[in-house]
Amino acid sequence: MKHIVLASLVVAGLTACGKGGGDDNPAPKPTISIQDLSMPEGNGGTSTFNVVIKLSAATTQPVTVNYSTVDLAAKAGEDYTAVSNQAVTFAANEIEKTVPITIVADDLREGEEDFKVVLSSPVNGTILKGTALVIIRNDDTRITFSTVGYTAPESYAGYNLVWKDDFDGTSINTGNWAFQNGDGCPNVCGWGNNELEWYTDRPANLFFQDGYMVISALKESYGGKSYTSSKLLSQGKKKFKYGRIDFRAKLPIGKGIWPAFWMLPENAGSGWPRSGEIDIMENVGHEPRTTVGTLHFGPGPGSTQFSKTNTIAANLADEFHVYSLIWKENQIQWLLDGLIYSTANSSDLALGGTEYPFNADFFFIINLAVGGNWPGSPNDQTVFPQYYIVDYLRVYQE
Ligand SMILES: [Ca+2]
Ligand SMILES: [Ca+2]
Ligand SMILES: [Ca+2]
Repeated sequence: MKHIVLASLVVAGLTACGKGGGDDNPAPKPTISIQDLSMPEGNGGTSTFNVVIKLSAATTQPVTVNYSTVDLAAKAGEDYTAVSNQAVTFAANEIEKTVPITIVADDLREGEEDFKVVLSSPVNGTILKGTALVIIRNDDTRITFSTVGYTAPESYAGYNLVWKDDFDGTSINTGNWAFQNGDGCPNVCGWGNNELEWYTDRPANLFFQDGYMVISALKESYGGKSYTSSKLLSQGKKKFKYGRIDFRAKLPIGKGIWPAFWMLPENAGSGWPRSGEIDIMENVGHEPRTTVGTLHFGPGPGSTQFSKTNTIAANLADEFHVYSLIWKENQIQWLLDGLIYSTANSSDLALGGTEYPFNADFFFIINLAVGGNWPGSPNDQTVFPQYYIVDYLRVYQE
């Protein structure tokens, strides 16, 4: 045993000697790695993110490498200052450098945004981890938006205001609303429409600002989905049969974006669609000027529909609008900014032998969906976050 070990030492020594050719043993080239970074954006104009680049070992020779930024969700010029092929040099015995990236540090709420820093052209080293993911985390709560748009009258002749929510608090009024979180699984995954969002009750997805409720659709991985948003129900809390309903809101916009304000029956005993669904306002992002008002009913399994659209000259997302229903026994009318654009009488509906379901108590749903069978998926032009901004909901009855 001993003898064999000695022999191998001799061989190793000879080999090293031959390889060195009489020079000092040169140290192997160190590897170069750039580290990922996730930091709050900062406030007050600009901030600096120091990205760390490390060598695996100290050397006697300077090591140089170039670094460049590459946009992901964060865009150079808007969210940070681009760097292109900037050199950084490690002096002898230096193993760590930080390279500063200038970040635009505003006071406005944004989604999490990211970019890459990529290494290239190493001298006296080899790249081991050549790409850093840098995440600019949101640290702001406010958004900016114009409050311009149609404002409905406060009162109507022959009607009394019986209920309203002005959304002027700092959280939902739990006497009126509850969140419905998740993706509908296991019962109705994707909410029956192959929708792509996961609903949450986090302030990131629903928040209040200056008398408005804002539902924010974000592009982020959550619950196995790629988008998040929020959905509110008044089920078991506020239900109505008949009256005038005014809902003032500013819609989001973009392919795959699907804001809705709608109603389902408090007593759904006969099941969907027999028990009915009243869609007061729906809009899909690829038809940004069109309001859709729909009734779902019939024997099923799919719904029979009564649906009409109203298309205006400008994008609905440009201003606040008031989406209304005038709902009477055996008749429902849809209005945009005080003008009737659709009337459904019970005698107009192809009920297929089922009972007219709309002379009954219904509750409200406010939600912002992303993707699904109707709007399709968001595309590269769809901007996130998208904001569905609600001013008020009022119910008047005779
Ligand atoms: Ca900030
Ligand atoms: Ca910000
Ligand atoms: Ca309000």
